[in-house]
Parts: sequence; structure tokens; C-alpha cells
Amino acid sequence: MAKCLGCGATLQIEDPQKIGYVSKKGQEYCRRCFRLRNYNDLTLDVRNKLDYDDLSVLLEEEKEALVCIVLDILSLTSFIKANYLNRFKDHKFIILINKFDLLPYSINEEKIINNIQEILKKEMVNNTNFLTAFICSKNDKNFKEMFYEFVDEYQFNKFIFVGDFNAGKSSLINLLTDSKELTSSMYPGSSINVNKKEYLNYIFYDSPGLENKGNIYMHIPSSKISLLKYNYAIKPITYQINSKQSFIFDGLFILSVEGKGGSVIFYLPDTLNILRTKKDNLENYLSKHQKEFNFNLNLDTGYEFAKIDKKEYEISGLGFVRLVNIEKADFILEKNVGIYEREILI
Ligand SMILES: Nc1nc2c(ncn2[C@@H]2O[C@H](COP(=O)(O)OP(=O)(O)OP(=O)(O)O)[C@@H](O)[C@H]2O)c(=O)[nH]1
Ligand SMILES: [Mg+2]
Repeated sequence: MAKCLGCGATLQIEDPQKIGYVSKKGQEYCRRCFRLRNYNDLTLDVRNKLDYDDLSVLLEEEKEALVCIVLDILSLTSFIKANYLNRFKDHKFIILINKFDLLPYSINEEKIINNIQEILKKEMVNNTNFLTAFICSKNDKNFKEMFYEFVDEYQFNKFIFVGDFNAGKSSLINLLTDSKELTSSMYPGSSINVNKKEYLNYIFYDSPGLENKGNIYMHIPSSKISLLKYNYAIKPITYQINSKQSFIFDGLFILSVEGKGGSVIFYLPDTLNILRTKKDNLENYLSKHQKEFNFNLNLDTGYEFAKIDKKEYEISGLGFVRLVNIEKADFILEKNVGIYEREILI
């Protein structure tokens, strides 16, 4: 049977509760895509239910295709640390660092690109299949021009897009093919299977997001995902630290810090409310304010870091925090959400 134009699922008319359902034969989009595209309504959560067999077969069959690994600027550290890049090392591949538009306007682009290139080089020593990295975002026409210039020069005409959940694989293919055909949404798992798109003399393959266990999008109830969405570019928020302080983000995570003359800079969605209290008051404060929060944190899962001169901490999928001159930092996160320490990237 045919495949859904939006998500690549095989269409079926038997079971409305299963992926690929259409009410009559001949419909081009499955019901799930129809609801997502028109109403931003998620009818079926496929996290942990995806299979990657077709992607493996495709990689096996299309040895000459260029693999385009899409990294989300908000989860790239965890994705790289999960050793995903090496899965594709037998193909020629490029890296697309997406959602660059979310970074604060004041950033130094060149510095970030150099920093990311350094990380990539370290991860892929001697890998001559790694060709280059681009920064991009889903509306970036400049990137589109550079992409085609590059692939024409190297004579690639087939592209396999892979990457983290929500990294923007489908959005980027839509940009590159002047189309809106692929379903993209804020819900992880929009794309369900390999999905082939032809454009001029090029062939693009979209694929489902790879499970990145630390990514917050793997763990938040789908009814609350919209609360994590960025409406604007990140506006960093800075606090000076002179005593033991705790910062509570909507019950989603808590950071407690100690230090004299240090600072904390948050790079997080504007939609999250920050509450600040003395660390000694934390429990009391939480018990009073818990009902104001959108999320309910389990206080048992903490990660401690000590003697921090200058580092960044990625909360995979959500954003990151920079700590400068901090004696001790303690992150409390939703169970299974990963926190990844890195050198200053931004
Ligand atoms: N700000 C910003 N948002 C983006 C960008 N690219 C994608 N998004 C948003 O990120 C979310 C996920 O985009 P998709 O294109 O569905 O990502 P995907 O990698 O195909 O996701 P899955 O198919 O679920 O694995 C959507 O809400 C997009 O609008 C970008 O460059 N900038
Ligand atoms: Mg997709």
C-alpha cells in the first residue's frame, strides 16, 4: 500500500489506533498527519515505538548517497556524546547544525562554528568521510544556496537526512525542495518512516528521529510539550551568585549553586517561569509553590558538579546554562533527562 506523504508511514484503512490510518483509500496523508498539520493536534504518540529497519536497508542500498546529519543546537552535545555520528561513518556525510535562529542575536557566529568544528574533529579523528558542517535554520535561504553549491561541486544527488528527534530534518528538506509536503511539528516523532522526495534531479530521504535517551522530548508527557516551545530567539538571563541559591524552572528542573562572585547564565525557553530562593528554603518553597508549576519534579535525580571555572551544561533538547566561578552546582531533573557538561560553546 501507498505511503503517507507527510510521515512516510504505510497507509492502512483497518485500525484508527495504529499509525498510517486513512478513512478511505486514495487519501495522501494519514489521519495523524492531517491532525498535526491542520490543528497541531497529536492523535498518536509514537515515541519508543519507531522502527529503523527501513533506514538501515536504505543506508545499505544507497552507499553513494550523502548522509546529512542534522544536529539541533539545543541537543547537539548529547547527540554527539551518544556516539551517533559514528553510525554513519561508512557514508560520506555532512553535519547541519540547525535552529541557529534560536541563539541570541549578540552571539559571535564564527566562534561558535569554530568551537563546533573542534568538537566534531575530536569525535571523528581520521574520518575522511566527514566533509563539512553548515549552520542553518528552517527558513535560511542562504543555507539553501550553499547546500546546492556544495553538493553540485561534489556531485551528490541523493541525500539521506538523519538526526535527533525534532532536530528539524523534515523542515530542512521542505526548505531545500521548496515544499511543505513533509509533516513537521513540535511533537517528537512527526516522521514515522523513510520518506522519499524527488526534487529537480535530486532525491531526498527523510527519516524518523533517532532515539536520544537523554533528550527531554523523549520524557515529557505529550500534553505538555508545547510548554517547552521557543517563541523567540533565546534571551540569556544572568544572575550574580554570592550565597547558596536555588532556581526553580516551572517544576521542570532545579539548579542550586554555591559560590562567591560567580555567575549563572540561563539560555532557556522564554515560556518557563523562573523562581529564585535561598537554597536552605528550597523544600519549604517547593511545598508552597508546587501547585503553580506546570511540571512535577521527582526530587531524587540530582547531578552534582564542583569547582567550576567556566563551563556550559546542556539540558538536552531544552537549552543550556553557563556557570562561571561556581563552587558547587546541583541540577535536579526529570528522571532520564540528561545533563551534559561541555566547554563554552556559545
Ligand atoms: N526555531 C526553529 N525551529 C525549528 C527549526 N527547524 C525545525 N524547527 C521546529 O522544530 C520542530 C521539529 O521540526 P521537524 O522538522 O518536525 O523536525 P524533525 O527532525 O523532522 O522531527 P521528527 O520527525 O519528529 O524526528 C518543529 O516545531 C519545527 O518548527 C529551525 O531552524 N528553527
Ligand atoms: Mg521529521
